[in-house]
Amino acid sequence: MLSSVTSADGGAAVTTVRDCSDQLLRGGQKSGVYLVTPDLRSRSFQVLCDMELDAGGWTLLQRRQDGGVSFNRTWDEYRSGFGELDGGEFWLGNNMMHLLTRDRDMVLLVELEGFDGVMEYAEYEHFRVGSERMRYRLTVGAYSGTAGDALRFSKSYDHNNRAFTTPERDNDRYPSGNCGAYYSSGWWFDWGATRECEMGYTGKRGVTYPQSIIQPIKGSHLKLSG
Ligand SMILES: [Ca+2]
Repeated sequence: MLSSVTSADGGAAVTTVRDCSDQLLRGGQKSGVYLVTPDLRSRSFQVLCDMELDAGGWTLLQRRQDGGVSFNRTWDEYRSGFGELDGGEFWLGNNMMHLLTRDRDMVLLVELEGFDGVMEYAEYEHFRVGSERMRYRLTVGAYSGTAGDALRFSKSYDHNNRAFTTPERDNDRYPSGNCGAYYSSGWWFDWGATRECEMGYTGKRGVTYPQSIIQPIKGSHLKLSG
């Protein structure tokens, strides 16, 4: 026979806040910095939550808006994250991205903003970042959106399944050099049919997104939702 279950504190069971969507469910309806624990065996860390877009619950992975923060960083810096979560530019950190995406089916949203205020977006199903042992390998599924698919543009231009590269750690498929050093940035670099380093959203000129009709791009966000 079924009976109602009451937890030890007499109320609803206390659940761990794994990401911003959990924070939203717990009543955190204001955008801002929150502490999350996606993996109980790892330390909690701070993330910026967007609680306004599409009913909220988005966890920010990256923000670029004015070039105020250099993305010319080492492997260790990309691993742990850098920049300013609260108001500035930042990279949340590859370890954090791994923990956030390891056990849950996630959607990646890329938002691009032009200098004239025009916004475009690209959305990918089944976004996942592998562990450091896997060199933070990127997985992305089906694309939808208005910005064009710059992550899986063609067979010779495909960031899916690529390892992460930084200016001093070459994991790209470009045999004659390091795309991270060339673009002064970390990314899941591939290499294209033109034998140049194909890239996504970061680089020494700020934000680049080859498929976008917005050129140049003023800023970008990477956001995650369950
Ligand atoms: Ca290379």
